[in-house]
Amino acid sequence: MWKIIVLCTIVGLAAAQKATFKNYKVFRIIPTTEAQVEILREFQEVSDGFSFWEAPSYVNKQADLMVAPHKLPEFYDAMAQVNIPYQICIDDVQELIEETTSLSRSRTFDFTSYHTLDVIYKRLDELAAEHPNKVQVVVGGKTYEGRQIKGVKVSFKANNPGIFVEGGIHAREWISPATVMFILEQLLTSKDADVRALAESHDWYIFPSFNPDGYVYTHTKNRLWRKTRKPYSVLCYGSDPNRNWDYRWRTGGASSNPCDETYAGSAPFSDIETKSLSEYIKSISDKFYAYISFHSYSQLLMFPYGHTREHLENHDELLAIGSKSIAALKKRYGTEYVTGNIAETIYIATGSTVDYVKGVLRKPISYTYELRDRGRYGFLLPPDQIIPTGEETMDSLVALFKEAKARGYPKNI
Ligand code: 0X9
Ligand code: ZN
Repeated sequence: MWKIIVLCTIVGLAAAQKATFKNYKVFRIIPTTEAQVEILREFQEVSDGFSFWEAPSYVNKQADLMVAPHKLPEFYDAMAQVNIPYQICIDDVQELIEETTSLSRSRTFDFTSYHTLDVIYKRLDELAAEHPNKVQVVVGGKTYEGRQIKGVKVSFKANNPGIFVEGGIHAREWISPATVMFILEQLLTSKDADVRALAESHDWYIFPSFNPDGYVYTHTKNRLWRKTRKPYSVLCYGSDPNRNWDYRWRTGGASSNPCDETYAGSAPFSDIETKSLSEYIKSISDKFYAYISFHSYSQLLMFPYGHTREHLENHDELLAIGSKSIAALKKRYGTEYVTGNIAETIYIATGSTVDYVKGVLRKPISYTYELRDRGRYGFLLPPDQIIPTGEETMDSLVALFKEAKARGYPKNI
């Protein structure tokens, strides 16, 4: 009998444990032919031990692949067989996880470490208490595990045109909520004249975490979790909430397999997060003209659409605005971005928030940032890069909205 009890205790402990990535490696692979791109796509079909951090897309575009230690021999063999150039980016993922999260346990909010959902939410409450006439806490939606999707509305003057800011839809992209919080603080406290003008001439709807269950899970169980946490099959949890929105749903670059990282869900808005958020966003749709979503990583500034490489609606203007914005971003620390249509710049993907906001709600200014870096650290960006990332992103937003204004926005598309 005691043996069974001991065994059960051990099993129980194992269940409570965190995923570890000891000796997992991340490789950067650059396919030089269409055939090589196809071979890389084959790795996507193998769920055991291979996981793309950046999916393969086109010839000469990098793909970043994480490989588990037991799959390394197979990986090296395959690369040698097909002669694809690659290099190693991260030698031991677990070591880097430990380095970049060691400081993130503090209970008070700052920009020198990454914080838990509770600490971020507490900071939103504090900011509302500190600026009672300007900041109001709003609940934009709810999660499968019963959490609130909390944000703030910031307003310096009634009836300003609005800007919606979304962070953290992908759980592991920790620099996204951190940058959104940085922007929020700048809007409230910066003394820079350009930032003040931008802040005070708009109403802001700011949500640092669109995927709270996933974010909590990255802190407690698996640092590299991307999706939501709703069970879709016995073994596989979560849809990709940036594939679950009801605009050209699952028409490309999205999976119908619940075990995949880009699983689109069982139907448009099959996740309570996207469903409830879409209802909230619709309810304030006449109050904003611009929507900005923050992801990581790759250093890209993209605009709709994700389903086609065609240049639709105000493509040329968005490209011109994007170019000014990334030029301003580069000035402070030399960080280089690329701008362009989503499908051309990264890959075909459908069911994202920015496509929905443009395609269904017809908002003319809709951008996705892929923040730092280009792959040295990827999702595990060291916390000492939070402030510089925030600063350069703020610079780019100032330039973006200056150029939009010069071009007559807000206006309809
Ligand atoms: O695949 C995504 O959702 C984004 N890249 S990430 O590495 N952060 O996952 C790109 C989103 C691009 N936007 C659209 N597809 N609309
Ligand atoms: Zn993302």
